[in-house]
Amino acid sequence: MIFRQLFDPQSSTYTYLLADAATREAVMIDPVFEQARRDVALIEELGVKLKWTLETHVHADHVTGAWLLKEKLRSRIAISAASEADGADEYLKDRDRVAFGRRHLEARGTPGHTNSCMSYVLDDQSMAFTGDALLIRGCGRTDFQQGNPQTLFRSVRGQIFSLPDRCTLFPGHDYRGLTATSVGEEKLYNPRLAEAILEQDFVGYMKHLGLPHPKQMDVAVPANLKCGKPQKMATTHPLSSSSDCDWAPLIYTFAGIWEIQPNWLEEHLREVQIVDVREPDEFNGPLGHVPGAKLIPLGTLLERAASIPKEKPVVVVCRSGARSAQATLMLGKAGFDKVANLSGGMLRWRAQRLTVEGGTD
Ligand SMILES: N[C@@H](CCC(=O)N[C@@H](CS)C(=O)NCC(=O)O)C(=O)O
Ligand SMILES: [Fe+2]
Repeated sequence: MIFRQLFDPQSSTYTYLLADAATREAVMIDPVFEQARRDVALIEELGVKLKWTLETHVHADHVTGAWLLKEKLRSRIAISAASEADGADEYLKDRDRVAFGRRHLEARGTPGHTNSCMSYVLDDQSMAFTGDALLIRGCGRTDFQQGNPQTLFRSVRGQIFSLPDRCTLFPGHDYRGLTATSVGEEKLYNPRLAEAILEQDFVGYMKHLGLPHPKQMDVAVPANLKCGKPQKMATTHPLSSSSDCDWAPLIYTFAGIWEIQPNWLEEHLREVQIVDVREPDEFNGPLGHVPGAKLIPLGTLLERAASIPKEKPVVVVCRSGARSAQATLMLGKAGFDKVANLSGGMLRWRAQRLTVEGGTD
């Protein structure tokens, strides 16, 4: 099994990627709209095929990335039938299975935070994804979106605490940065839902939480009822090719860098400015440099950035692509919108036998 826990700092949401290592088929639980570019980069770098996105509920605090991922990767969208959301491919009911390769997740209805809440249990019951039904030493609020404390109490006791104590639980959010818990420890230590606590105690607790409504609620709920499909076809959603990144077939990496491939660069040398951030002896050394490259060693880049015009796209080059990756981030911060790293640096450029200036054969 391949497993990744991803975090959206704006809404404190966890997104989970699970893949069958043998077949490379994957599912993603609760993707976040603004993180779609990051998620696509990870999926591509791991070489997995996204079959499904699963929602744990109709979120009130962030918009799902399900529709964006479906557009980009042709994944299918699954959500609880109780959600009444438009645009899903599968409407799940309690105990339905979602397969990826030779593995599957079992859906368990866990309403109470909302009426569409579902938890997802891995086939061997070693892991479960509880959305906002059960949080680490806490639980989702029950004061909006059909929330109901009695219902939530019965969901957690019946559908989650009935799993083996060793089952690791992964929540939909954590506001303190905690990442996982287990059935056994929540049964003992959850201050609202531990086994010693009665339903009426829980209901009393939940009626007096006194939390302000999520800031994004008015935007998030209608958008999530359409599985995250933007209302008007916005030109600047996270996977659209906005003008800043459509000047070349750029690839966004999970490391957060825009990269360009050597073959494309050789064919379009005149359309970009090439900045080589190595030291002078490397620039003039055996590897040579890309024709027309301007030498600005990394240590002097910030003070000399003003000498680089901002209108023409910049491709940054070094020996292996590492220093130049750092340089793309520095130039980005200095206000350059069109900047990319030459993937693999001069080493790959030479390995692909592309044209060099200077250097030895
Ligand atoms: N301040 C956050 C509030 C988020 C919030 O209310 N989260 C819900 C889950 S969607 C919850 O149940 N929170 C429980 C808690 O904060 O204890 C925001 O504006 O987004
Ligand atoms: Fe929620």
